[in-house]
Order: sequence, then C-alpha cells, then structure tokens
Amino acid sequence: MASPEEAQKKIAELKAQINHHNYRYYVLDSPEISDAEYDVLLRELKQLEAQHPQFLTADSPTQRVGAEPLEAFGVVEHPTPLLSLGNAFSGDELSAWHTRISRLLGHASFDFVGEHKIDGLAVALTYVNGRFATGATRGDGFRGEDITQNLRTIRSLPLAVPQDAPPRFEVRGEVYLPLAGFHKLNREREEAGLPLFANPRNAAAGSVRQLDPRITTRRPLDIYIYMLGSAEGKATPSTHWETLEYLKSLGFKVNPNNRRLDDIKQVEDYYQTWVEKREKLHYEADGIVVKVNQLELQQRLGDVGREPRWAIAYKFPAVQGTTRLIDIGISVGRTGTLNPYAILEPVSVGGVTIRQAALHNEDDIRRKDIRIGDTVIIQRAGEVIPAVVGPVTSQRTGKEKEFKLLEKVFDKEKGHPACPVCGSEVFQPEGEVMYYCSNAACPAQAQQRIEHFASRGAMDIRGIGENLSATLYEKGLIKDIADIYYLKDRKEQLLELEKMGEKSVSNMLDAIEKSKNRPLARVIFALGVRHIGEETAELLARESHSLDALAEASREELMSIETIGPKIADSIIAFFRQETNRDIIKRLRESRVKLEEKPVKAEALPLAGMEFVLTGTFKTFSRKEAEERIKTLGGTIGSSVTRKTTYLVVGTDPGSKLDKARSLGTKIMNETELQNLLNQKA
Ligand code: 5U1
Repeated sequence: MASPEEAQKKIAELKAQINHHNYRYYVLDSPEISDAEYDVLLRELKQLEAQHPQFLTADSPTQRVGAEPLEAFGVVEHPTPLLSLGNAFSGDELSAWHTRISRLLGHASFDFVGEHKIDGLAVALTYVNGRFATGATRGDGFRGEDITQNLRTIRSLPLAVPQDAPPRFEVRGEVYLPLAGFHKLNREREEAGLPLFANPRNAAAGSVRQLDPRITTRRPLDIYIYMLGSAEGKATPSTHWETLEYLKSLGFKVNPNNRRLDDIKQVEDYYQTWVEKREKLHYEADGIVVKVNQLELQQRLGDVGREPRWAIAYKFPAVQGTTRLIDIGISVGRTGTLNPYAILEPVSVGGVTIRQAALHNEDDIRRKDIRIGDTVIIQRAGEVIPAVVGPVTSQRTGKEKEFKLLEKVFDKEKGHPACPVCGSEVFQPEGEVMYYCSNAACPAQAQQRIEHFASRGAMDIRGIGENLSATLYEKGLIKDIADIYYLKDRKEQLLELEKMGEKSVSNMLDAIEKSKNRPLARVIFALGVRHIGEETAELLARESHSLDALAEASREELMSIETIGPKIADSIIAFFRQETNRDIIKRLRESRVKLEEKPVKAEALPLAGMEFVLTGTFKTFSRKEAEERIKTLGGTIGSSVTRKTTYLVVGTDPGSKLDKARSLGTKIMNETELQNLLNQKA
C-alpha cells in the first residue's frame, strides 16, 4: 500500500486527470482517451480513496456523475438526481455485488432485469398533463441542460401520452445514434472535411446538444426508455419489469432485448449471450445493466455516493488492445483524399489480428497527439475497420516522431508533395482538413469510383465488390463506371478471370442490367461527386428530375435549393464541367441507364397519405429497398408505431413495434403482402 504522502499526491494527480477527461467527454464531446482507460483511472482513484478515506473530498470526481451543464442551454433542476452506475468487470465482481446486496436484504428473495448499456446520452423527460414538457441531459446529476426542442425531433419520442397516464411523471432513458447512422454521419463529415466523431456516444451527444434543432432533426437519433424516475397522482407498478411494460403501454420505446432474469446464473447467461452477439446489434453497447426487479427492495438498498446499490453495469470485455505504431502510410480515396492509416506491429484484438488501422486525417492525428513509434490503443467495433483511439503517453521513450503529411508525400525528384499512387501534385482546398490528389484519372480514384458506383447504397450491382472491381480495373476490362454497362460484350474475357464461372458471370451481368432502372437519386449518389452523400443526392433528384437538368444548373440555381451551399454547388459544377465526366454520362445514357424521373405530384401517387413502419428482417428485399419502393409510390416511412401509422410491415424477429401495433389496432402485413401491394400499385 502507498504511504499516506504518496497516496495524497497520486490522488491529486488522478483527480486533475479525470476532471480534464470528464470535461473533454461530457462537455466537449471529444474524448482524448478510451472508455477503458478512463475506467482504469477512476478505479485507481476509488481504490486509493477507499484505502485513505482521509483524502476523500466532496469535489472528487468519484463523487460526481458528469460535468457542468453548458451555459448556452437553459438549466433544468432534476427533481431526483440522475444516478450513474457502478461497474463490474468480471464474473467475480458481479458475484461480489450479488453477495453484498443479498446480505443487505437479509436474504429476501428477489429477481433481476437485464438490459443493454447503450453507448449514448442519458436524458430525463418530464410529461405534464399528457404532453412532453421538458427534456434534459444528465449534466452533473443534479442540474442538466434543457434540450427539449432537440429531443422533440426524435421521432420515437412520444410528444403526447394516453389520457390515463399520471398527470406528472418523469422517465429516463438513453438517446443513441444507431451504428449505420453513425458511420454515415462520419463518412459525410469526412467528405466535407469536418472533424470526425470518436464514437456513437459523442455523435449522439453532439447531435442532441446542437443549439440549432434543425441540425438535430437531420440526425437519425433514437431513444430507449429504461426507467420511470417519478410519477405523481397515479399508482404505478411495483416491479421494474412491470414498469417497463407499463412504459411500453404509454407509448415509450423500450429495448426489446431487456429480459427478466430469475437468478444470478441467468444474469451470467444473459451477459454471455450478448458478449457473443453484441456485434450484431444496431447500436453500440458496452455492457449490460443488471437491476434488482422489486422496487421496494431497490428502495431498501438505496444509493451509495451517486450510484444505486440496486443496479450495476457489467461491462463487456473491451475490444481494445495496445501495440506499436510502426509507421503512418497514405492511401488515396475515391474522391482523391490522401488518407493516413496506421501501420502496426501485428496484435490480436478480440481474436482478430490487426496490422492496420484508420487514422482519418492529419488534424485528428495531431489532436490525439499520435506519434510514429508510440504505443497506441487500437479499438475494434463491429464490422468496421479498426481505429487508433490514441497514444499511451506514459510509454513514450522520447524517440517518437510527429507525423507531417506533406513531408511524408514529398517527392524529392519533383520538388513538391505528390500523390503516392500517381505522382500528381496534391492540394488542400481552403477550409478543409484533407489533402487531395489533383489527378481525376488517378488509378486509385478510378478503381474506387467503380467500387462506389456498384456499392449497395448506390447502383447496388451484386457481385462487383472491392475485389472484383480491382480485378476488372487492373485487367483493363473497365476503366471507368460507364464501361460496366459494356461488360456484356466481353463475356469471354470475364470467363477467363479467376473464380468466375458461367453462373457468376451471368448473375453479374443480370445485376448490371437490373441496375439500369435505379432511382435518379441513386445515380446521382453513385457518380461520386465530392460532398454529395445519399441525402443530398435525394434532394437534388427531387429538385432536378434529370441528370441533364442538374448538369446544366447554374451556381445560383443550385444554391437556391434549401441546404445546398457554395461548397456543394461548386463541386457539382466542377464535376459536370469535366470532359471525362460528360463522356461517362453520354455512355451511361447510350447504354440505357435511366437518367431522369417524371415529376409526379406527391398526392397523386398510389400510396400517398399512407405511413408504413417496418420491423424485423426480410427475406426478399433489404429494408432500404422496401423503404425506397414505398417512397417512390408516395408512401412515407415512420420510425415507430403511432396512431398515424397505416401499416406495420413485419419480417422475422419483429421488435416491440409489433406489440405496440397490436395495442393500437394498427393494420399489420407480412413481407408477401407488402410485395403484393407494391406490385399492384406500381
Ligand atoms: N439500460 C440502462 N442503461 N442505464 C444507464 N438502464 C440504465 N440505468 C441507469 C443508467 C445510468 O441508471 C439507473 C440504474 C439509475
């Protein structure tokens, strides 16, 4: 054990460090260290304070829940504090918690509820006389920020609840950004040269804590409610599980993965199930939350510090590892961006050997102070490319080198920084963080443009993935995207390619043929115009109705479209001005790719006025495809079942939406019925 003097010094150091990281995490939404590293610091402080209680002060970060609310928002006083959770990092720690509470409860019998601990932003919502009145962040646990207007933009948050709800009550839950939305947002930010969000929590927090709710509304945020904070004037259930059911009946979105669990063995099983399946979730979760089910027993157990004794977060093992950053390489992206990536000493993280990881851009590297030679923390999440979280500065030797992109790509013979693939000059547009290769015909860009064109969100040509697009390009079978539609004349050469038999060639050619009728928005997105993501492409398609009209639009005309600013307008104009791009479009038209769409009055469409909500997975189409077809026929897509919903479309493994639809008497249809309806109305 450390001497009292050493402990006092270390406690002061840890407090300063943790306060700094709290500020970065809660206030700036821009952490410098991983959650796992933060947990280590906090644990060390807690341990030292437990061993030397004379140094425990009220202002210690172990006694706080979050950070000061931002002044820019109004401040909301929480009627009862928003607690945070103690952690268990192993089965032994969970078992110790169980023993502790069993003893405190005099071995009364009780059961548990298991929930997912979602990586999002904790919020408290107050309803008065049936209406959503106030929404607040946790803040420091006592006072949070008033984010009512921004929360109103979340479509799964009920703005009104049934008449028989308590006249005044508060619920608590987690606002989160689904992983697909998080990756899309970061892709768009990368293309727009904006700093990236480190994780879905920061992206959700950054989206909710926008002073302009119009920005929040464009982010696909969602919310799960996980408890009733308080309720006045009405009796409420006596167990947590029944409370969750009750909250569902009031119209709140409650996580369908919650489970009532009989005993601690079932808690362990629930945990193990999700350790194995967590990568399949549509959100990021860093553990499970275990709660004592009986509310009366929760009361008896009470709180310790700012943490309830009746609940604990049982954390998933971190999918993180540390290794040495040998060097930083540069790859060239589809739009010509020079993308730094980490070259690592191979390390096994969660059973997968990692040799390379994403580093995003030079600003990000500098902000995180990552240096070549550093020991770095690597994180794997879901299917995505592993990322470097940050350096372990305590392991520095002094020999680490700062990374400078322009020095890295400097070509001595040419006397200037050059693209590492084609040797052309590089440039950095004003106000952007990325550097670009100036050669539109750069082979790295050309090959990735083909891959992007064929990708799922674009023309969705099954079969032409990363590997095949590279082979087709390298073998000279296609040199640009228009050549894809002339592959049918090169069947012999296709059959000579490795792993390409009659069947796969014919499947690929069928998929190419089918892609000719994709909606105009997809074609615009597929062209890969810089700064044009899927949403902007949809907007441009709605406004222009044809690729020709878009190509001919002036800067002023483009900028008169809502949300199109000078950067996007200039990018569109520059794209269509290029001779090579005009030639590509000409050949797309000659091969009968649909480049226009008839303007149709929305109210005249066959599904006008109908709202569809989809739940579960489908066999014959992806959810995106189904949504697109519904929208093309004038229907709208809802994210949750409300009284406005016309149909709930149910696939396999439907979520809680099915219960909600049944309780509201909403019409329910299966996949085949939807197919029939769409075919009949098309
Ligand atoms: N699912 C869930 N997440 N979560 C976070 N439940 C839950 N409960 C919490 C927190 C902080 O706190 C209560 C136990 C007080």
